[in-house]
Amino acid sequence: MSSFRTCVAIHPLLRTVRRSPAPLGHAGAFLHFVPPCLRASIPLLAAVPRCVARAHKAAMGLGAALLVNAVMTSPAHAGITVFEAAGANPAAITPTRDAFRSAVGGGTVAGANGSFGGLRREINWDGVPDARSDPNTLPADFFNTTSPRGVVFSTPGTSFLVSANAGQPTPPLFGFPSDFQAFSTQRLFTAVNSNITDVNFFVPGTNAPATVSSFGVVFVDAEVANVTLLEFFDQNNSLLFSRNALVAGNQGMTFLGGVANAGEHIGRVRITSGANTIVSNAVLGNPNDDVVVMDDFLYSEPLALPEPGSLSLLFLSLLGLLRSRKPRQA
Ligand SMILES: [Ca+2]
Ligand SMILES: [Ca+2]
Ligand SMILES: [Ca+2]
Repeated sequence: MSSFRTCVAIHPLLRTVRRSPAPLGHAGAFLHFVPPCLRASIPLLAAVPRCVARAHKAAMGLGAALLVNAVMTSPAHAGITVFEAAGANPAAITPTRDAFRSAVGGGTVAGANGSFGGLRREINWDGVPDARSDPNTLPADFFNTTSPRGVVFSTPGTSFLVSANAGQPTPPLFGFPSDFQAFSTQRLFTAVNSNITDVNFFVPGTNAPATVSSFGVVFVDAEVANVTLLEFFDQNNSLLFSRNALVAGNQGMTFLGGVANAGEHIGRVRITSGANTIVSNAVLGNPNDDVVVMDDFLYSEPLALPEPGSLSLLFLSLLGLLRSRKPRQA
């Protein structure tokens, strides 16, 4: 089974704009759009309310409203297009994975560091060396340092594991050959002692925070409804999107991805994989709950957000433009 659909919700920042009591027009709307923390960091903004009405009138005459509109890239409604599929084997989810790939930049053969033409990235875990695979843990920043792809992981658990390849002293598939199979041959990924993996984004190879516009993941062995899910948060840590993964049978495959279709910026992705945990090879946190692990991650290129200083410069430029048009005093 598979489907694409769009979930629509009003972006919380834009709710603020829509509740604005004063019909200030474009310039006023932008002021309300700026988060309070950012307003406090830009002293220039404190002076803006007093001159908004005059500035807006002049700006309309100058065509500067177009500049402000260009800043307000988020439309009135936010939406995430969902790509999802589940089935018994990799073939069951491959068409949906391929559709997700096409939606976020296309390409089938990755370049260096999992890059597809600078438009998107993938991680299939298969190039992780034995020294960083089960029973050895994977460093949380492996995919922003050793192989810089702009993601750093965190978890309430203790660490992360990539499964061993066949032929190694440690059994493959985390020691559960009757539960797991690989989507891309042959390594899998899991948090240790937790079912939660947070994915934080950076400009690849740097410490500069970044956001993405899409994220998708392959789950393995999701058998129980409503315990495996994806959540997207914006750069202010507000929830943008939450969706439960489709379930498959034992050893089954599930793909779940979301693509922002209205300019949303995804600053963090939380993956909840099942209700059980992996403690170590062939050892679960408990004998009963659904254990789920992950294979491929797919996401758009992590991009830096404009620095507050850039916004300040934009306002300085705008106000400078207005001043230059002000009639000179006799
Ligand atoms: Ca199972
Ligand atoms: Ca793999
Ligand atoms: Ca399971």
